[in-house]
Amino acid sequence: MRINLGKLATREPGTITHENHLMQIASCHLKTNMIAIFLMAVAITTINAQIKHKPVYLVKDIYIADPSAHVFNGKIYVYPSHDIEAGIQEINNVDHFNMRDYHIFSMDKVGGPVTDHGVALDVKEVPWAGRQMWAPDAAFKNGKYYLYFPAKDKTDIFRIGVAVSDKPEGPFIPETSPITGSFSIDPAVFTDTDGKSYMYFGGIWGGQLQHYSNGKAIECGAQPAGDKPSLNPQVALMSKDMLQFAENVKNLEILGPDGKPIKSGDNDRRFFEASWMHKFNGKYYFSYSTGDTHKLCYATGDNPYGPFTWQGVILTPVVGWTSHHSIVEFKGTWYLFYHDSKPSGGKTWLRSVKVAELNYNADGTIKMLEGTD
Ligand code: FUB
Repeated sequence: MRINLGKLATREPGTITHENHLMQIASCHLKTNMIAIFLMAVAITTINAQIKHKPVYLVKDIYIADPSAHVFNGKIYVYPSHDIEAGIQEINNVDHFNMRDYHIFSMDKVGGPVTDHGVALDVKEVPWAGRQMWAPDAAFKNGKYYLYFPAKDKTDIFRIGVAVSDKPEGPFIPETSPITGSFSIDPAVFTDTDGKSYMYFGGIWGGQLQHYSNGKAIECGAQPAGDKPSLNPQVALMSKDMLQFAENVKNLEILGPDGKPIKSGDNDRRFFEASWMHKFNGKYYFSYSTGDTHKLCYATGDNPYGPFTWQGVILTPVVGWTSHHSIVEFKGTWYLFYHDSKPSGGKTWLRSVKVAELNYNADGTIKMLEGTD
């Protein structure tokens, strides 16, 4: 019997025998099976890719926020605020963010088990602090770990303190006074490739930044008019012992794409709080929250002091009022740690930390993530 399978069935067009035909059928089945296996592999890879890209919450049994993530000793350590139900009404003066201590968390991999190392520092142990232990950060130098934290002093003015430990998870021993010349909130300490460390900080409204000008307290501080340049995040080089500023605090300028300072009334882009600095391909990326427009934005520059030029949005608004994050590279993948108030049903003072993979475009811009994912 001669069967003409035509060009589609054989590599060599033409006629074949019955035996060959059986072999063809067998080989055809093999090919079909291989295609099926290939398609299944593609499907599994796609599912894995979706899982990989889907944000995951770190822990469910404790409310935490403002996560500062760092890689120490081959693990990811997260230094967040510890949100509590303080029983204070949600009003404009942010008293309902009445946090009292810090817990530190670690994990061997993103998506794996997360260890809560318990209380690393309590407000009662800090001689100068009165209340409101807000967004902290950490750094490693000289064989020691440093926890930086804002808290209101006994006169209700925000200062930034430092506490020291031999271990990344603490417990941390606080210095007896806040960092000299420190003010406002949200410290983020970035150590450059040359070993120099810088603190970025500041936050307007409840974060009190509007009460300072060029590092000095001013009377009757207020936000500039909408057509004036916005208030800037602050930066200072850290001393070699990491316990003080090594210089006067400076303004970190953020320019719009037109090369002019972002205006105070440009609520979609102006700095509000939640400073973070990271370096990617030799460029400095300064990221922050826009506060009342609830976005995480970033600006890039060529050195730690800037100026920085606004580039875009990293994360669209999350459930809850505040947005606060950190960006870290771990084993070749970049991650965005952030928080939302989904698990507490939208209570903005009871937040939960999540992590998502962060990706860059070929030109170094960051691919925007959806806050509600
Ligand atoms: O957690 C208290 C404050 O809320 C932080 O300091 C801000 O960044 C905002 O997330």
